[in-house]
Amino acid sequence: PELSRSPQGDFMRPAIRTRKSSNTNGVGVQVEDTRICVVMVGLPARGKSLIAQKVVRYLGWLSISARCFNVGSYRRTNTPQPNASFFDTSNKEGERLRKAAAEAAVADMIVWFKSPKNLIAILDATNSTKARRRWIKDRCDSEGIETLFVESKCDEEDLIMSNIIEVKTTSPDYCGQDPEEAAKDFRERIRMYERVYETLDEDEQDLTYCKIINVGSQVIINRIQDYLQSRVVYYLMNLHIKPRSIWISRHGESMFNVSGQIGGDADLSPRGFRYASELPALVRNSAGDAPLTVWTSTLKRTAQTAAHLPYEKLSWKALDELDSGVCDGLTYADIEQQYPADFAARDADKYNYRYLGGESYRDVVIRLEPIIMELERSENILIVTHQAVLRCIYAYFMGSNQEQSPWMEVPLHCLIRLTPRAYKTEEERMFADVPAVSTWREKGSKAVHADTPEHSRRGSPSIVGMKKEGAAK
Ligand code: ADP
Ligand code: FDP
Ligand code: F6P
Repeated sequence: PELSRSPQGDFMRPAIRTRKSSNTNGVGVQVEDTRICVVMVGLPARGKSLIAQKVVRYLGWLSISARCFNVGSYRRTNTPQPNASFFDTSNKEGERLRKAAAEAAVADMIVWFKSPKNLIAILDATNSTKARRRWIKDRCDSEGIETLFVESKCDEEDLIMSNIIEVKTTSPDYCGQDPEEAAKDFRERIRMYERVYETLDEDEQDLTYCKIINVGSQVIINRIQDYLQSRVVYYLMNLHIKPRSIWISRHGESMFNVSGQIGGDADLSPRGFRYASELPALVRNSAGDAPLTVWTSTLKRTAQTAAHLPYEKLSWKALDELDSGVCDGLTYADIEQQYPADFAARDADKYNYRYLGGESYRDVVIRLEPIIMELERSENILIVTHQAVLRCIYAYFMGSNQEQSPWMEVPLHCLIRLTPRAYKTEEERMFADVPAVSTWREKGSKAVHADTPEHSRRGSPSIVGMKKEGAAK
């Protein structure tokens, strides 16, 4: 087959967004011609910023351009370390400065929306009164921006107190202050807001909203209008905050890995089978007695790797390796020789490059979306999967740059533990004492077809150009 014809076809054509039409965002995700301002609503310490940050990360992973405008950071430019009395509504100067911060955030958001690629903004503030919400809606209406109000309502005192201790006492608002004093002042700040707080109610039936009560034990939705809004709401409905980890591992070394061939459905190599035998102990060392479920792909090498794991197992077609189409079964050297133009095109844009008759990383992300949704709903999960699929899942949790994620080095025989925390995901890597070939190929090079060097296995994670999520505020 003649691969050097544009294998990407229409897929690579950038989506040009003309207003008032339906379109795709270039990733196969159908998006209406809408810009949406997601307006967070809720008293302080109700998880609003955490929710906002997760939505931005999820949409970014789907290549939907989203950004959070946190009014607190605008307010900090005029009042870096206010005490609770600043938030007293009878404090006129406080009121003026808070309104100024909200106006500056909305103004920046409107400028940001001028770029046609930008689709979803999140306005992160308490937005605690009906008057404030009406003002935002009117501003957005006049710019042709839809509004989706998302209220987080929570009256579980213990949870609120632990939120304050977990995230608020380390906020820049209290930098250098005694944590106990900070917690007390923050409690007082919440009291100031409680005096004037108005929950979304029947007076606001004309608004599009989603009200999340006690971390999703109840969700009320009103007037959700289009595909993108319902997608965001569905995502929000799946979130929980129970502590848990996600473990991910590639399958053990396969016979194709040894010969340098890509794709296929080969058996494990003898070293791969050794990894499968050692994996239960590696998992147990990390997870202890915690209950967990194992997810594999439908390919033999992941099932063989998971064979000795003493947990419930589920196999997913969506976890199968990136389909390399006509190149399935070839080595990188074969591809370079037989399809030089494609070899170069993949190097030039690995995320978007689609094998003829196969898939791109972008395609894999789209088919992994139900997996991500299910992961959000679940507790401890161990995923045994493949190099490309693992990179995509990792990119979701770490908020990695999608153009760089296909180049990430993930050695065989390594178990990665990801633990979501407020505002970041912690990562830990554990190696089995079983050598394996390296299947990693650096951009612009031929594959180095040798065992993964010891320093890559033992040293700090060999991630090329990866960035961990920082604290949101
Ligand atoms: P806010 O922005 O509302 O002031 P934060 O996002 O800074 O609050 O609070 C983060 C904390 O809230 C985290 O500890 C997180 O576990 C918790 N949290 C997340 N979602 C919710 C929710 N729906 N209700 C209550 N607390 C939540
Ligand atoms: P944040 O937690 O994001 O820092 O504490 C509440 C707070 O937000 C303040 O920092 C910020 O000034 C305010 O909310 C913004 O909301 P309002 O504009 O509704 O007061
Ligand atoms: O070589 C192992 C493998 O899982 C192949 O089956 C797959 O084509 C490849 O890795 C994906 O990695 P990359 O996108 O770097 O070629």
